[in-house]
Amino acid sequence: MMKGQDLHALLAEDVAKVEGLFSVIETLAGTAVELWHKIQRAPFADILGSAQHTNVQGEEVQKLDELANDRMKERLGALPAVAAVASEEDETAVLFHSNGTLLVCMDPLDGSSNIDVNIPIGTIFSIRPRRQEGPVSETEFLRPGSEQLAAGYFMYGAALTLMVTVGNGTHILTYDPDAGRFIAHAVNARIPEKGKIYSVNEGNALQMPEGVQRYLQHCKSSETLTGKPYSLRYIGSLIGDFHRNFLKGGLFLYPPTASAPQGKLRLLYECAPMAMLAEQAGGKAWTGSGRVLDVVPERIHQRVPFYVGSARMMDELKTFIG
Ligand code: P6P
Repeated sequence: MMKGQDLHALLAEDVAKVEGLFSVIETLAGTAVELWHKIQRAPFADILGSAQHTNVQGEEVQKLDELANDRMKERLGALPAVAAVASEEDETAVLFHSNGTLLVCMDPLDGSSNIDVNIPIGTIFSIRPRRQEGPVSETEFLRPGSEQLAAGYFMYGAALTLMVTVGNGTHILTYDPDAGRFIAHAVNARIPEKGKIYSVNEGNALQMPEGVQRYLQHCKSSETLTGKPYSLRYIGSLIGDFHRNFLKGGLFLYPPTASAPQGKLRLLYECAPMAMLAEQAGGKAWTGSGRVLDVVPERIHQRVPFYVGSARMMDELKTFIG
């Protein structure tokens, strides 16, 4: 694997071990390119704003959420390897091929409320193996994130960026519109073991557990790992906040709050894929009571408290909430 390679060349050796795995990643990538072009034209293509209904999460669905979800399911469902898809936008898993060997979890368009203000948003995905054959059941998704075969996200910003892992390092590629391909520019990327950024919705601070509140005060002191107060950076888009902290070093927190006692972020298609990307790059991801990738979900839309980022900053956090 090396910089300058396209997606297939970069992953060929690793994905060859799992039949159909690359076809899923390649299909997600092709759909992401289509979505990116639409998002760039959204302001004059009548695809901004609300779709006038709420999803299973109780969140108002944006028109682009619906478009992304429909397109991704249409394309994934055409792949014989895909047994089922669990999507943030659908109450139950969508079952496809009983001979399929792969399960796909996805947040088709995370951070979609930021569409209208041109803040980076994205598609988060996770690909897992089936452990059984025959008719597909939603319960097959209820396995720990440590079993993920691949995870990643497409970030729709000024550039179309893909961060991906297939269990052998975390890699970053950017779409080259002239070449019509994703090109690798960071191979086996590493999260700095410490940084000076913390990312949290401080507006919820008084609703958070006491240990987290003490940590947030610590971040504003000169007792931190850097000997100076950290900087708060939070754009309200998980992919944007994660990506910045991944590259610069930092810690993202979505703790339990009074209104979200299990946290807001969903395990299967937000926390587990981000956790795999982080751990494959030397970072850590925690729920406040254990490793994210060890959690066995009870429901496909289960939420967990989520802390992810630089290893030494996570260790520092654990001294407050361990
Ligand atoms: P809050 C976007 O809606 C999202 O799911 C994530 O992308 C983001 O990190 C989080 O919610 C922001 O939540 O409660 O701070 O607005």
